[in-house]
Amino acid sequence: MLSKAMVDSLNKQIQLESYSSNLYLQMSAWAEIKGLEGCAAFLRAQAQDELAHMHRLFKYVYETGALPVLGTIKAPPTEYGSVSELFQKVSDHEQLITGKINGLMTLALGEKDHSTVNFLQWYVAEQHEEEHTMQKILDKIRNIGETGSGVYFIDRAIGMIAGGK
Ligand code: OFO
Repeated sequence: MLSKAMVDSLNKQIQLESYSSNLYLQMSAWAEIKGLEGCAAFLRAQAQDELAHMHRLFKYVYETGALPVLGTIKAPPTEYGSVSELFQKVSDHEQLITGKINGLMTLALGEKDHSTVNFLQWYVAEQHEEEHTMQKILDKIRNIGETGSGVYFIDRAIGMIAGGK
C-alpha cells in the first residue's frame, strides 16, 4: 500500500505525462502545417510514448489499490518561432520531467517504498534515453543550420530518427 503523499505525487506525474503527450501532439501539428513531415512523425511518436508512460503509471497506482486521478490537463502552446525553438522546448520539457522523476524517486527512497523505487527505475532509464535523443537532435540542428535548405535536411534527419523508433 502506498502512502498518501506517494499516491498524490504519482497522480501528479500521471497528469504531467498526459500533458507531455498533448504537448508533443500539438507540436506535431505545428510541424505538419509547416511542411516538416519528419519532425511531425517524430513528435507524433513521442506523443504515443508519453501516453504509454501515463498508462504505465495509471496501472501501477490502481494495482496498489489506490485511485489514479487524471485531473485537468492544461492546454499546450500552439505557436513556435522555428524548428530549433520547438526542439529546445522539447528538451527543456524532458529535463523538467527528469527532475520530477528524480523527486518521485527521492520520496520513494525516503519512505523505504521498495516497490515504487523498483517501478520508477524504468522511468529513470527512459529519461536518460530521451534526454540523449534530444541532445542528438539539438546537435544536428546546430550542425546543419536553419538557413537555406538546412531546414529540409534537419527535417529529413529527424524523420529518420522517428523511423527508427
Ligand atoms: Fe519523457 O516523459 Fe514521459 O516519462
